[in-house]
Amino acid sequence: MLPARRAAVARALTVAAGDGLSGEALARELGISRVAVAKHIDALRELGYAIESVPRTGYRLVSAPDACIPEEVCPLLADPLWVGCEGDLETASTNDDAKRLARAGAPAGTLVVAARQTGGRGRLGRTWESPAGGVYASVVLRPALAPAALGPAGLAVSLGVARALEGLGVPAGLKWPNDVVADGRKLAGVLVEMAAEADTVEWMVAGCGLNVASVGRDDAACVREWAPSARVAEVAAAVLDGIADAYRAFELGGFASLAEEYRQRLVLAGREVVVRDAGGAVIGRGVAETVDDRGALVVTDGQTTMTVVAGDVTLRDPQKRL
Ligand code: BT5
Repeated sequence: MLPARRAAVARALTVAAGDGLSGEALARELGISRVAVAKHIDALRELGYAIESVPRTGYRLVSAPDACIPEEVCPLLADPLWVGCEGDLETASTNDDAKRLARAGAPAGTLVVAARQTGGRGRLGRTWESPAGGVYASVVLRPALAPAALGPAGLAVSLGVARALEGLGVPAGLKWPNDVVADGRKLAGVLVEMAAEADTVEWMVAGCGLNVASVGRDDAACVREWAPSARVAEVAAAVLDGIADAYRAFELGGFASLAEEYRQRLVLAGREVVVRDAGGAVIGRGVAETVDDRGALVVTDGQTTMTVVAGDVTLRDPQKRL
C-alpha cells in the first residue's frame, strides 16, 4: 500500500514519538521539500493531530485523533486485499467517492474512509446518519462473477462486519438483508452498488456505516456499549479486514459457502415479519424461517412459503425488538 505523503508524515512522527523529528529530517526521509512538510503538518493538525513545534528538535506528536481517517486506519489493516486508502475528515458519501474512483479505473481493494459524512446514504434512497465517532468506509471491488451472482454480496459483506464485531466482544446479529444489529438495535448497515455490462461486472462498491460512539437514536446501538475503550480506527480496520475475508469466500464459493454462518446469526428466524418490495409496497406477511443458500429470505404464512430475493422486512409488531 502506498500511503499518501500526509499519511507518511503522520507515520514518521508516530515512530519518532517523544523524540520528535526536524522538518529537515522529515523532508529527507520522504523526499519532499521543507515547505511541503510544513503544509502536511498543517493538514494533520486540521485532522486533529496535536503536533508541537519544538525549537531545535522540530515537530513532536502529542496525540493522534480517534477518527476514521486513512492516517489512523491504514497502518492497522492486515488483509492483502487492500491496495490503497484515501479519505478525509469529511465527505458527502464515501460510496460516492469510491464510485468515482472505480469509474476512473481504481483497482480492486481501493478504500475510501471518512470521519463523518454530510450525505451518508442508506439503501432505497434512505439516509445514513454519519456524525463523527463512527466508521464510514467504502471499498472498490471487481468481482470475477456474473452480475446475477452478486445479489447476495451485501449479505456476505454484513456477515464479515458481524464476525469482526464479535471478535471485539460485540454480540452482533444479522437482520436480513444487510443490517448488523445488537440488543435489537441497528449497529451497522451495508450499501452495495455496482456497474455491470452484459454479463460482466465492471465494479462493485460496498460501503459500511457503523456506530462506534452513540448516535443518539433509540433504535441504534454502538460498539462502545460492549467495548467501551474501542478506538474508532481499530474498529474500522477490524471490520474492513472482516469484509475482505468474507468477500474472498463469497467470490470463490458464492453465498452458499457462507450461508450457514449467516443463518446462525439471523435474528429474524421465527419472527413475524412484513415483507416489502424495493418500492415499499407490502408483498407478504408471515414468519421468517431462514435464509436459503442463494441468500433469499424464506417466509411462510402457514399455507404458502415465499422466498424473498430482494426487498426489506420489518417486524410485524413494531413494539417488539429483534
Ligand atoms: C443501510 O441502509 O443500512 C446502509 C447504510 C450504509 C452507510 C454507509 S456509510 C459509508 C457508505 N457511504 C454511504 O453514503 N453509505 C455507506 P438502510 O438499510 O436503508 O438503512 C437506513 C436506515 O437506518 C435509516 O432509514 C434509519 O432508519 C436507520 N439509520 C440511519 N442512520 C443510522 C445510524 N447511524 N445508526 C443506526 N441506524 C441508522
